Amino acid sequence: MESTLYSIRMHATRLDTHLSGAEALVSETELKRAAADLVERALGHSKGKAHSIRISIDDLTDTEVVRGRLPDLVTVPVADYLDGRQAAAKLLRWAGVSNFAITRSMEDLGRGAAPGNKAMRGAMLVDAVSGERLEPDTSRGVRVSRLGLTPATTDALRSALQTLGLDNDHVREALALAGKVLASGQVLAELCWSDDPDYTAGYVAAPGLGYVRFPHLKPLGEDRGGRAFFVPPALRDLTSLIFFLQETPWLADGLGHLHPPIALETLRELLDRRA
Ligand code: PML
Repeated sequence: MESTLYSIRMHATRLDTHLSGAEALVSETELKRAAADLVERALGHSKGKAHSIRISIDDLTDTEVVRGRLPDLVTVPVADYLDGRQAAAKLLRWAGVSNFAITRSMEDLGRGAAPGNKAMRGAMLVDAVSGERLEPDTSRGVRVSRLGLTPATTDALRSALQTLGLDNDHVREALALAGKVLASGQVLAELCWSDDPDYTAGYVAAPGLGYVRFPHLKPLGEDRGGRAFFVPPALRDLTSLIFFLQETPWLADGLGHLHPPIALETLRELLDRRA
């Protein structure tokens, strides 16, 4: 019989503003270690020590845990963030997102998608054709939560990412999050770039595409960023999508293919050949 899984989540603040958040799905034997790792992370943040750390732990005994594989990953080198955004736009169009929805979402992420042009911690939900914002709360967005990797998947991912020079928290966590978003089966594509001023990378993820990262999607020093999930206009049942993303535990129990960097044109030829 499988041992009970726990969802463990950490949220840390400094000077009353968000500093760090992270989470995992772990067994009882891994729980203490996971809590210590999360506390260490909140105290060792590059922006300073947390003033407040909240850890919440939920027993998932009576909750169905959905399992799945992480998406394939590839990096597309780009000269700068403008080049990166153009390349990302091409992939989003390939996934069925309109020009208008792409431009509008990139503008929102660039200026801060929450009211008052603040960076939004959750994601925007965007109609892939009209570009209309659909998330019920535009200051909070949709927070993808309750996700993790099995210990064997973490080990395999870390060693595969190490060979690509990409084994860092940003990549591991974003790849897992994109995996859960794609597992919903209701999102046409995701666009993300980091709101960490020292981290310029971002990605587009979509079914049939996997996770395509770009080293630059914003200028260095910029602290605006976040995520947009593009949904088909016919998707009426946003409640079940939001419930899946926020509440349903999703555990990655296998890797996708992790490819060496590839030029955008080569990637597009591969996609066209597959179509
Ligand atoms: C990556 O380098 O692939 C991660 C890009 C997005 C990171 C989002 C974040 O950590 O804020």
